[in-house]
Amino acid sequence: QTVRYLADYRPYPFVLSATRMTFDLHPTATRVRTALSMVPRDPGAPQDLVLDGGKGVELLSLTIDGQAPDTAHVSRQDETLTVAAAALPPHPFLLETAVQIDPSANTAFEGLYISNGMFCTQCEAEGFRHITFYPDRPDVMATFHVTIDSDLPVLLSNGNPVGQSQGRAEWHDPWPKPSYLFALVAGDLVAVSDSFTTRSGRRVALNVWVRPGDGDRAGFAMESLIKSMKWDEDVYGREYDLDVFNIVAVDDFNMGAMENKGLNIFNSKLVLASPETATDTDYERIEAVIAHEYFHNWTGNRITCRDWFQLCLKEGLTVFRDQQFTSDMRSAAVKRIEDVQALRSRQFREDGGPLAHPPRPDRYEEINNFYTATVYEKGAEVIGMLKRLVGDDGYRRALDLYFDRHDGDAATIEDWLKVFEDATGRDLTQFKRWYTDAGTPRLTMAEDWQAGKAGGTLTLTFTQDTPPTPGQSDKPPRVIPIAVGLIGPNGDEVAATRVLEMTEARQSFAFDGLGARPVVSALRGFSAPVMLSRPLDDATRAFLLAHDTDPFARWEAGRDLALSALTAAAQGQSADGDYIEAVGRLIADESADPAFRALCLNLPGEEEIATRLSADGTIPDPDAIHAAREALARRIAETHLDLLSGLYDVMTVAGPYRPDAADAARRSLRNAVLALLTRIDGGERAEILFGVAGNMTERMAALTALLRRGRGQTELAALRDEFADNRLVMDKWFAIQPMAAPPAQAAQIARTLSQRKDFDWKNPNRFRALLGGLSANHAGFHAADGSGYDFTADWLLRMDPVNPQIAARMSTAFETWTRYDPARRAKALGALERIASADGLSRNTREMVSRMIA
Ligand code: DPP
Ligand code: ZN
Repeated sequence: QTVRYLADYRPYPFVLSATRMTFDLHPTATRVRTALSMVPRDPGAPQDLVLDGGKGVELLSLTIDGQAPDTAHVSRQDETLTVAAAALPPHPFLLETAVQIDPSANTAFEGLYISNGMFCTQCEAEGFRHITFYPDRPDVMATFHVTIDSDLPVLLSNGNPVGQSQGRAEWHDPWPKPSYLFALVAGDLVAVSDSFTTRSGRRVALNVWVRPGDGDRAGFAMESLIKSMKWDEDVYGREYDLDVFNIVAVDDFNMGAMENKGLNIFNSKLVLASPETATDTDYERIEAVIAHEYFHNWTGNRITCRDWFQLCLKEGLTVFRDQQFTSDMRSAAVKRIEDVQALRSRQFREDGGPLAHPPRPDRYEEINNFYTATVYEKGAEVIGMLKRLVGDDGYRRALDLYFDRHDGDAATIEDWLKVFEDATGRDLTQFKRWYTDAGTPRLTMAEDWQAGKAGGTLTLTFTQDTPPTPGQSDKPPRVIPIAVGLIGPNGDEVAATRVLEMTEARQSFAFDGLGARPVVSALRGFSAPVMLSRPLDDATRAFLLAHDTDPFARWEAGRDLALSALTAAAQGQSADGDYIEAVGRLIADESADPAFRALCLNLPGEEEIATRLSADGTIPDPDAIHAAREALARRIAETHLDLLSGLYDVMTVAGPYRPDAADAARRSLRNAVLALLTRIDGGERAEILFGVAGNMTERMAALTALLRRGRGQTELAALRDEFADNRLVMDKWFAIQPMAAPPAQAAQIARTLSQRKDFDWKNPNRFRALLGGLSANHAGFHAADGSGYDFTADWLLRMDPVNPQIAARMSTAFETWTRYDPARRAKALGALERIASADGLSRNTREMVSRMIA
């Protein structure tokens, strides 16, 4: 059976209390001995013992309490090994296996593999079965004792070090954990070290392990780790629970990072940073991901998931926690806007197309295909709504109860909701739909104003409706928290934020005793992940942009103005006067945070415009969208030339580079201004900036601005010469070219780059850089001649047999194909069908493509 269903969940028939493993490391022939202490759950009803094990795991021996069972009782299927009940005693027993695996042949980077001479592992979700035979499921939890034999100098695993001698290291992890949290690293590494004393006085040794030569780029990761440990104590009361916390940076990694107990493994791009090589965005992301993986120690490791359908139990909550952390470390307003932008561009896009699924899916073929924006980012939004509904106190009580009640458990979404019900007395039956139903609700708001002697009454009437998604045609109404404030005609707030709790398909709320008709500031803080539409003229939007006290709603008003100008222009009308004027006032507003002004100045992306048009029932034309956006940017630059030039000079950041929020904010505003000015000055400022900038943030901004104008070749060459040996900078170099190329050339540029010797495509970062760079160029990927689709399909087919996880992930470039015109649809479908018909396509890619074609 290929599809797995939530409804089929059954507990494992054995309890595994302890796991002991010995690794004899060898690049092509690693031997692994595993001893499992098993206890039958029901000795009166003997059951077969089924272990997972990938094709590459060669069984050398198997014993039960030291005796080899009759061979007739042991059978090997494709990805499992079964010991028949007849061969098992009705009491606790020790199952021992010896296997051999070949890490050097592991190009899929699941299980044990080699990256640049370093042994490392990735076991989430189902990688452990490529290391040994094991009940590889998250509800089977055991303590681990691991011995590593190898001549490599640094040998790491989970837990605490319990023995170290020449050629051997032993680790013991006292916290029972599922196999997906197992990790092993062996290599020639150096550490940046520090320590942290927890609030109860436990001294924890901290190390960030990197390759020799990279030590000077690991300091920021360490600082971020220490801040995270402190924050989780202060805000959630969560303390670290081992003597050591290790982080290792690895160059070949399918994910961003992995929260293995006590031994986090990171994609090197999320650890290594120096001003010369990393941008402000990279720094912010490193800080956030270090925090995310650290926070998993409680939300993910101490309390894990019962099965993979519950993935959002740990991911949604941990994303929510890392978002809170970043808000506290930096600007909460800016962080919220950035998160909403990301949600709309990735999650709304997913939720509105053939790959839509609920945060808690109830079926899948390949779980790796469900590490999605819906599970992660929408999962976090759902928790934000819960918190809004129960209040900060209720949230705190519920979380305390969650940690109390479920520490050591493999839990479910039902368990999670129950702690909120028990802690707050609320019934969350209807709220649960956010977890089980896919799709983005569309919310409309209408206003009715009645003047009266005792003051006027404003009635807001909302309707909600969620379009059907694959496999779910009927969408009953959800609970939607709608945060609303009212602003008087003079610009003063007359009603502070109030959360309206919508539970019906159509529902009205009245505000009375009002002096004059106010302007409504709706969905403040983006209080629910919905698409709100309300009849609002551009003058009122401009009013909100000027006066709203809620930073998100204020930014949103500007965003709506820009979108209304852009969608009109993309359909051949023009209506941008209000937006250009409002932008002028904003640029001149020195009281506003520069980062906020930058966010307002960056026009909505082409993908976002296409999503909006498509949600409104219009077929988006990528070329017209591109042209409209270019034209609007140019008109802004022309209209406000003097203001912008002045601002460009004023926002110069003096002194040595610091990655903090204040300096990064100034650079982001200056770079947004530069992008506009480059349309007028032909690239003069950008060329100068590229030459003098000592940091990667400004160099990338300058280079992007130049490439968008069809220039920048000298700068590209300079960057390559300087950083040919730096993988992470070269990834940027590969990504930026198709991304910032004029759309008609984008696919050709990507193809030419793919023929270079240094297009090391089996490295996930390099592959993602080039294919992701192209798909980030909306009009380039969707070029009318199909060149973007063809290029992408060619490379997905090449990657699939090598690393199916990456091929499947990158196939989402096609997830919006159905929204375009018939000619583009035909070309995209042709590319998808070409992939679908390939021989031996992986389960990963097959599932993705068939969902997209269905
Ligand atoms: N490493 C991934 C994350 O932390 C999966 N757990 O989100
Ligand atoms: Zn995570």
